Parts: sequence; structure tokens; C-alpha cells
Amino acid sequence: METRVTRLLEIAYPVIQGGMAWVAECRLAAAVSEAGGFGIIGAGGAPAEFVREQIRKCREMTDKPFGVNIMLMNPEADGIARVVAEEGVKAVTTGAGNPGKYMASWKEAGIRVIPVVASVAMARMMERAGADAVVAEGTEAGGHIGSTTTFALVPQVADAVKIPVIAAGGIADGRGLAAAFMLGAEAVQMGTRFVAARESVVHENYKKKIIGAKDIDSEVTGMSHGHPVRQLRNQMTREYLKREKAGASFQELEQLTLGALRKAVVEGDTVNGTLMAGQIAGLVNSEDSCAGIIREIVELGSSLLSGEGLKTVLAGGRNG
Ligand code: TUI
Repeated sequence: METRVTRLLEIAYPVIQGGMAWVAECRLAAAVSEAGGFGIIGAGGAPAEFVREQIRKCREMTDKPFGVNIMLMNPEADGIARVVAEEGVKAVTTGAGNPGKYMASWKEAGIRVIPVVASVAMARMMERAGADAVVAEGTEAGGHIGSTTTFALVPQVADAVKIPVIAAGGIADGRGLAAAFMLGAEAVQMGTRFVAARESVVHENYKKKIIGAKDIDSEVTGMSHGHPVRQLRNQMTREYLKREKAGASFQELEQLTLGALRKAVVEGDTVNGTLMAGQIAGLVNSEDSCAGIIREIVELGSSLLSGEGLKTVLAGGRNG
């Protein structure tokens, strides 16, 4: 499945792993890249030198290309931006903000720049600033989200920019990949499916929650102060939403979630931890290897796109 994205990133398959804070460390990124997709180290809230170590470890585990995601709300973002330029990874993806001020230094270092956007306006701005591609992420995604659905966002972004578009939010299998391509995407980015992957270091309690989740089990917290975060419903989200409804301050709510993602990922605290996951968690029903996930998605996705799989669908088959 060759597209402008596979050529840009020099990968075999158009499947990119989301740069999830705490979850996307070097082992997951290396496993995805080894399997022919594009693995990403999620810098999250980590210090810059930790990210440098992760890059170096990943390089020991794979000689295939991989990237780093920088969460722009991280106070250490400037330092991490410098580290990725020095270490020279294949690509940087960014989330939760505008990476414009780093663009020139990354381009100079020969790094592909792929901002995650949640609107057409941001996609246009990023193209003008020199981005090589954009990830158009719909509100179905886990973690920090925008408000437009993937189904509505991807074709509008694809029409608005000339650079390739990568679809994210609500994709976990070959049907999602085929649908995203039909909407104009040239690759998909998946988070939730890879959180539950065998090579993911996430605590098994968290993986079990994703594997056991239904379609309606995610909740969005933080809408009132402009930082909406999608996660699986638990005691923490119930308490958060109760206080949010009662008009709690941003500081009080922040206090409640401080360190909560680490609690979920590292300690397996599914009661007080933040179990970030997308709406597609209900479709993730087993812990599979990264190679198995990518093989399955590409096989079904390409069969559907070639028309062979489509014949089965039209004849009443499920293709699931
Ligand atoms: O960044 C994400 N998802 C994330 S970041 C994250 S870290 C976190 N940890 C604890 C609490 C809260 C967050 C968890 N999940 N996705 C990419 C994404 N970027 N989605 C939406 C956006 C976005 C939003 C606004 C991108 C640009 C943007 O522009 C605003 C501006 O500055 O103009």
C-alpha cells in the first residue's frame, strides 16, 4: 500500500502509532516500526534528556525509521524540540497546540514535520508554515481532543490542503483504514489499539479495561475550561464531572488529575487513574502483537479498497 505518506516516512505500510504520553515509549515505537508501520515515542510531560535516552534506546532496537510526538503544553517542549533536532529522528508529530516556532529548526535538521490538527483552519496554517503532512484527528480519539468527528474532519481537511492527510480518531481495524482512505486520507494513526498491544508497557489492568470496554464507555472531562480529554469512565471521571458541573475552578480540577495518567499506566490504578482511550475501544477485544495488528489491518484494508472485499460486503458479508 504505497502512498505519499509511506514514501515520506520510508515505511512499508500506512499505519502510524499515536504518540501517547507514558504509553508510547521506545519498546512500543520500535515494535511498530519493526512491523513496517511508523512507531512514535510520546514525549508527553517528560524532561528533554529522558526523550533523548528514549530515542537512543529505540535506535538500538530497530534500524527502521521512527518519530517523536511533542505535546506542546509540556513546559519542556522547547528543550525536547532541540533534542529531536540534535538526534535527527525521521519525523516529529505535535499535539495540543501550534508548533510554528519550531518548524524552521526541524526542517533544517531534515526532520519531517507532521502536526496533529483538529480543524481545517489549523491544517491550512500548518501547510503554510511548511508541514510535510497533517494528522486530522477527530473527536472520537482518546486524550486531548477537538470537537469535529473524523468522518466530517478528514474529507474537509483533505480538500483544504495539498499535503498528505493522515486520519486519526475512531480507527482500529481494516474497515477504518479503508473508510479513511475513501475520505481522502493516505495513512491512519491509531492509539487505542496499540495501548492494548502485546508490546505496550501499559499495566495489564489498563489493557483489560480497554479490551472490556463497550462503545459508550468513554467520557470527556475538562470541556468547561477548554481542555477536553477523552478517557474511560471510572470513579475519577465521575468525581471530576460532578465537580466540573458544580463550577469547580481549573486549578481544583487540575489537582484531581495530577499524575493520574501515570497512575493508570504504571500502577494500574483503574479507579483513580486517567484511562485515556478513544470511542473505538469497544472494537478492541484482544491483546495482539504490533506485527499482527498491522498485518490484519493492511490485509483487510487493502482487500476492501481493491474492491474484492467490497463484493463480500455487498453480498451481505461482514468483513470484520
Ligand atoms: O495531543 C493530543 N492528544 C493528547 S495530548 C495528551 S497529554 C495530556 N495529559 C494529561 C492531561 C491532558 C493532556 C493526551 N492526549 N492529540 C492531538 C491533538 N491536538 N488533538 C487536538 C489538538 C489540537 C488542538 C488545538 C491541535 C492544535 C490546536 O490548536 C490550538 C492553537 O494553539 O491554535
